Amino acid sequence: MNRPALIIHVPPARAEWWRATLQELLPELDCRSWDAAGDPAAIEYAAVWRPPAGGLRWFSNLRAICSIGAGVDHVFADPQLPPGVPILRISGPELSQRMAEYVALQVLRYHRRMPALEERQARAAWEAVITPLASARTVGLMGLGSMGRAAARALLALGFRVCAWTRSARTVEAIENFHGRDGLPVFLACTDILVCLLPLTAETSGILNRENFATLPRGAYLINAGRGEHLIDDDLIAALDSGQLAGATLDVFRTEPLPAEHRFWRHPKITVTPHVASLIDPLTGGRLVAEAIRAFRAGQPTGVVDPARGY
Ligand code: NDP
Ligand code: OXD
Repeated sequence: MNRPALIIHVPPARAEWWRATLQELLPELDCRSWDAAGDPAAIEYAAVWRPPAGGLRWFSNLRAICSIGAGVDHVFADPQLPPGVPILRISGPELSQRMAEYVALQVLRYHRRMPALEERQARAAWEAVITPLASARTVGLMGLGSMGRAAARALLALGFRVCAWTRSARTVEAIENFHGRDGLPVFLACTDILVCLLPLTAETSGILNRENFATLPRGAYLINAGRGEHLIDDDLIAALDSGQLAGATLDVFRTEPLPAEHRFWRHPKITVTPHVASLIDPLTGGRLVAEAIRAFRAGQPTGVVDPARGY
């Protein structure tokens, strides 16, 4: 009997590696790369990163689409997504621990004023910088999902005050929670270092904007590891140039790779990292995708996305 087929869409340079790896992990399926899909009717599963618009609708027997990543905005970006097909996403400590490390690193860097110390080193200037204790600094997390919760634990362990902003009301020990549009201004007003760990949805697109920057205390910092589309690029530059924001670390961008001529690369108050906040090694990624598909096939799906919420 023919095995059900799994189609894989990843950047071309990695296509054969993903196909061979998933084939080894999922011998019960016939794993095919996007360019060699064969009979579309045989395809029951898809594992994708940024699938081309309209591409998935050709597979009329598709039973589940698994995002190769925690975010699913790249799947929902397809306006012709086949309706009613469950979308799965991968998550787990392999991803969230990395995000916690990244957020702790970037928060500590601003908290301990590393950019100022680096500037002094460039001048060979022995000039001390005295910083407050972490307990005097509030980190505001936008999003308290698998990524936000892991980041919060790391920050609390370092002694920071942590508050969070979510869609629905949440009660998490030691974290002051705000939610919904009404909760946003209060949340921002008490945040010294703002960390965006939101999914990209119609509601969160463009949320890192002029109005919200203006609600932060003057001299606040921004760390965006959500998605590039959360940020209005011009508003960030204006907020940095006026001193409303003291610095920004960006891991995600509207265009990736970030074009070499983009002004973010060279802005003195911006730190760019190439979408590495929670980048997993491909083998772990393959294992998480295989586990998600196998759990779905066993009737115990994990990481099922709510299409109405978009995350
Ligand atoms: P989850 O789905 O687990 O959590 C999402 C959080 O965002 C929830 O707390 C949710 O609120 C909140 N949220 C969603 N919509 C809104 C809204 N309209 N207003 C306020 N809060 C909202 O996601 P993850 O934590 O796993 O991942 C979050 C995002 O991080 C991903 O979608 C991806 O974009 C990004 N990411 C980036 C990576 C990187 O390397 N840079 C790696 C992995 C993820 P509620 O609790 O009420 O549901
Ligand atoms: C993800 C990401 O969504 O890497 O996993 O951004």
